[in-house]
Amino acid sequence: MFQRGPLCACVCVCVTIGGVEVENGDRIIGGVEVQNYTIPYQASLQYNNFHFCGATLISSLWLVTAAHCWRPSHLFKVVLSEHHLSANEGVEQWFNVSNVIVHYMYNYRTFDNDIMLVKLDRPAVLNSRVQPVTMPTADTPALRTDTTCAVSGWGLTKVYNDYLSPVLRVVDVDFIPSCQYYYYFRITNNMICAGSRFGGKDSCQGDSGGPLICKNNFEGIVSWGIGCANPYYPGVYTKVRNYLSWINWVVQNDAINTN
Ligand code: 4AZ
Repeated sequence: MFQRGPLCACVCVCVTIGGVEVENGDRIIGGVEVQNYTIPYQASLQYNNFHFCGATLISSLWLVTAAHCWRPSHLFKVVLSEHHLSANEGVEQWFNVSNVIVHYMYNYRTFDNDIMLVKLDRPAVLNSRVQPVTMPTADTPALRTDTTCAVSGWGLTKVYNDYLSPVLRVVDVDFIPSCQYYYYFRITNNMICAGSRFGGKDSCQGDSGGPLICKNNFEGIVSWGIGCANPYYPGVYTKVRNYLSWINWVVQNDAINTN
């Protein structure tokens, strides 16, 4: 979701007056190009060779992405070991999708439970460039205010353009516990926020569905926000920890075929 309502326009003007730059040259908003294949769980979901969402590999057969990235399974492919979207680098693994399972409580109006599982048509070949992510466990300590996380993707590199990044990029963002303060009633218990106190660092359109990694664990799925890289509106992520048992259940009972 990419909201650019009147509210955003107003805040953007204020930020410019305050001298805070939220657009950052030709980088992912505030980030850098990933050294090739060093985020081995990052996937690109592609429709007609066009990247539309990120995803995260959780096993050799399954990925997690955002429910708002949904398309019928026969209409998209999964690419692993991807770096440069338009170049054939010889190491990519391409897959058709055998199953997509949107969370049964996903609410497309509020973006609550914005999570979806994607099953590959065959197991991925795991190697140094393709590895499942580390999931948090019930024992993983709660995220703290000062935790720095990393979010990656091929999403927009500037706030007001419509071009995807040709290469995978990553940016560090801080976990922000007091998110209701920014978004008031719109943040549910299934969402977490991350961003920069000064703005200028964020995920954006096209990064949706991709991973937010904190202390080496998969903690968030790029979900929504008002604009991008605005200090007053941090990025909102699906709280992966809330779905550990749902994910396990689906992976073990994968008889339901939604689309
Ligand atoms: C989007 O439209 C989107 N700044 C993704 C992330 C954020 C905003 C919008 C967070 O997919």
